[in-house]
Amino acid sequence: MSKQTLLSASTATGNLTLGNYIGAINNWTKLQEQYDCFYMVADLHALTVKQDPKQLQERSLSFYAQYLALGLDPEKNTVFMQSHVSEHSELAWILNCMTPMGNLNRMTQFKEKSLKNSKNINAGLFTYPVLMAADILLYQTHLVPVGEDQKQHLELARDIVTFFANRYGDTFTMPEAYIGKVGARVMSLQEPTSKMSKSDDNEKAYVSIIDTPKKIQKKIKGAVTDTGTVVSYDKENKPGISNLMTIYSVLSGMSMDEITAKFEGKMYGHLKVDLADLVCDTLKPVQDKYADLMNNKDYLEDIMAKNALKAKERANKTLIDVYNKVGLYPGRR
Ligand code: ATP
Ligand code: LTN
Repeated sequence: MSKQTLLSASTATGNLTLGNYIGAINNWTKLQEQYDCFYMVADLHALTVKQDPKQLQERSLSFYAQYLALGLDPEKNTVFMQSHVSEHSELAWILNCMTPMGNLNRMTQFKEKSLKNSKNINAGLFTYPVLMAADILLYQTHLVPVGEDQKQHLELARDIVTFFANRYGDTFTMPEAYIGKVGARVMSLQEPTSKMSKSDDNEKAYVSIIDTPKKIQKKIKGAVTDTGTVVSYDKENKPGISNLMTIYSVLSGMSMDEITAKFEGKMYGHLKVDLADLVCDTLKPVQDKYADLMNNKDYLEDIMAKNALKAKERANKTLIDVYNKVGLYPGRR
């Protein structure tokens, strides 16, 4: 039996963080044997906030290299740049024309992001989830591993499958979200009641995958913790220490009870020191591989081009089917 299809992506904004790794990419690498996987750098999505063109280019390449360094295999699976497959923008237009404004108005991420970017609330930011639906539906995707914050966008993609089927008959596979049990929402190191965000203006709020060990140590030791000293998991009353314990648990494979036992009679500071070492040790091989890849841009661009072709081949089939169904005059393609 052929494998089911999986697709996921990260937007090319800010710096890939420990939150992205724990909430998403760690699950991507685990699932890559079982599924036919498509992993994408969402560079078109990045344009919904103002970008410096040169920086966006550099960041997109850096994200691509980080994906490979984190263990995504571009030979076994398809690892590509969203803008290299024009079908994404093309399907997004069609889907925009069948998505009610009311459904988009409910998206909490749009509300949050428009508060944050009050000077640049553009139409792209509003229709962002429709482009995301196009990303998913083009590949007839079964499973979409994401962090908790993307659940609502996934629901919209599912609604769009139904809207389209009601008008034109069954066309897209109904996608399911895959949300990990632990670490689906890693919190900010400075404000442990908000999500660790890779485009946070305060660099101290997150650990980037490519931060130097010195920076990592400093950021984790400077993490905001709660009153009290006992290392125990209590997300409501002790969000700071609970967040650090969550990171510890995912990276070490230890349960919360095991971590509590390990630090019994010790202070928050002990956990921070151990956690900082654990994060550095986990990221060291990734950073070494990343440095090698970034020194070999020709290789990266070659792999990127081959993977874009693989993605395009699949995406084009769906797009042609959609163009025919909605009544566009055959000719192109
Ligand atoms: P931004 O804050 O710039 O919007 P982001 O940090 O949310 O970005 P995305 O590119 O939107 O990053 O997300 C990529 C993937 O990482 C998504 O599946 C998202 O759910 C997951 N993710 C992002 N932040 C976290 C987090 N703090 N904890 C768990 N998962 C996360
Ligand atoms: N919007 C997502 C990134 C993203 C995505 C996707 C995730 C773009 N296209 C398709 C899963 C499937 C985010 O995490 N901000």
